Formats: sequence, structure tokens, C-alpha cells
Amino acid sequence: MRAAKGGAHEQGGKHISGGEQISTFDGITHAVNFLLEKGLTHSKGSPDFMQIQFDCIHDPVQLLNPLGVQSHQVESVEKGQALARQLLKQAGVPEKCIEALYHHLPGYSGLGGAVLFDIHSGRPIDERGIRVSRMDWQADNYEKWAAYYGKPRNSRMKEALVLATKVTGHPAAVAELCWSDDPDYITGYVASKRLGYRRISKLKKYGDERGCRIFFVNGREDIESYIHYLKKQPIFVRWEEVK
Ligand code: WAQ
Ligand code: MG
Ligand code: MG
Ligand code: MG
Repeated sequence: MRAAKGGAHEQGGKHISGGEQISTFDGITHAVNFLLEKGLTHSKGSPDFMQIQFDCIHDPVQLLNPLGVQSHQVESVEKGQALARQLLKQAGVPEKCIEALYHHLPGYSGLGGAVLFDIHSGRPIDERGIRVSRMDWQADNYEKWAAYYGKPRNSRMKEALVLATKVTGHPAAVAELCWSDDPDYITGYVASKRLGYRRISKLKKYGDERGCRIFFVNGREDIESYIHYLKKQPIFVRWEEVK
């Protein structure tokens, strides 16, 4: 699902909301209703464009363990942003590349997708915004995980953790940097295979509608196959219960 206001995204409309699920055939009504509701009741406003697409998945669904979650409480946006840069460095993103990204960032808001950034050249690979799809976490398994770790059952963190687990679950991925474009949500994260999902309590000010979703990649890997993986490879996040 993707929803925008002022026309479709490609006609310059403002991105309002998006979402993706993997469903059985019998679950399609429920999934479509969930996504419709999500797009219609968003803090960024009411959309005047929405597209909900479903297509049949033929490929086997790959299972991935959820990234480990760690939360960092910071006093201010400045401290949150400084921590984000430090974590990106730890994940293997060169400092020069981080500087270059922040230079480009003001132009990336409202895309409704993510920008791939090459850590070697310090340049974006595709600035149109790529939408990751075909990923989910089945409710019963998620509930067990959330109960075990004492995590909130809200769908926002679940969706972000599913996306981050998929995005970092490929050899071309180095790290992800994200905060929401929703004006009422200021917690974001840095994720990588090695560091896990590192939540940072403040990465922007309340009321700000500028979000960020950057996938730092190793441009020496096959990026076309990474993009194909992001868009098409079906993934279920699945937690192995601790007995
Ligand atoms: N593929 C690519 N980019 C996406 C996708 C996707 N499936 N979904 C969202 N984006 C991009 C898009 O540009 C959005 O505008 C931007 O990310 C922000 O999306 O407490 O809620 O859904 O642990 O607003 C992170 C912290 C919350 C959660 C992130 O992002 C937590 C969030 P939003
Ligand atoms: Mg979302
Ligand atoms: Mg679901
Ligand atoms: Mg949003």
C-alpha cells in the first residue's frame, strides 16, 4: 500500500503512508483492510491517492532471525544524532561517507522509499526511493518474541524491525539509518547485521515531517541483485523460542 496527498508520489504528491504484508489467500481481506485503515488514519493527514496491490508469491519464503534490539535514551536530538553517527562508523560506514550523506539528506524527504548510499564513493546509487516489500512477521511468533523481551506490541516497531532485518540480511548491506517522517514519532534507529537494531530515543524534533531511510551498501557487491532482493525476495522474520 502507498498513500499520498496532492496526487500520486510520481506526480509530486506528499507521501502519507505505506505498508506491506505477506498473507495467505484467505487472509487477503484482513490484510487489505488493515493497510487501507493504516493509510486513511495517518498523522500526516488524509490521502487523496492510494494504491493497494497484491500479487502471488511463487518463490519459497526465506526465514530470518530478528535482529537483536537495544534501546538508547538520549537527552537531546543533538546527542541522538551524534550517537547515530558513531554507530554508523562502528558498523563500517566511513566518516567521509556519513558527512556526504548528511549533505544530501535535505533532498530526500517525502520520497516514500529508501535511498541506497555507496560507502566507497560516498554517493547515492538511486535517489528515487526504493520500496522494500514482501516481508512480514507472523503474529503468533511476534507475540511470543514481544512477551519474552517485554517489547511493545505496537505495529510500528514490528514493521521497522522486519524491514531492518530484511535490509541488513544481505551481503551487500553495511548499515541502515532511519527515523520516521510522522510528526508525532521521534525515535529512530541504526541497524546492521553485527550491531543489531539500535533504537535511539530522539533523532528529530516533534512536529518535524522530515524522515530518513538510508541503506548504506558496499558498492563493490552486486547492487542490482540487492535491489531485486529488497523488492522481490519474500522474507518471514521468525524468532526461535528460547526454551
Ligand atoms: N521500503 C523503503 N522505504 C520505506 C519503507 C519500505 N517498505 N517504509 C518506509 N520507508 C521510508 C519512507 O521514505 C518513509 O517516509 C520513511 O521510511 C519513514 O517511514 O520505535 O515509523 O514508516 O523502534 O514513518 C523507527 C523506530 C520508526 C521504531 C520508523 O518510519 C521503533 C517509521 P515510517
Ligand atoms: Mg512504516
Ligand atoms: Mg502482518
Ligand atoms: Mg511515515
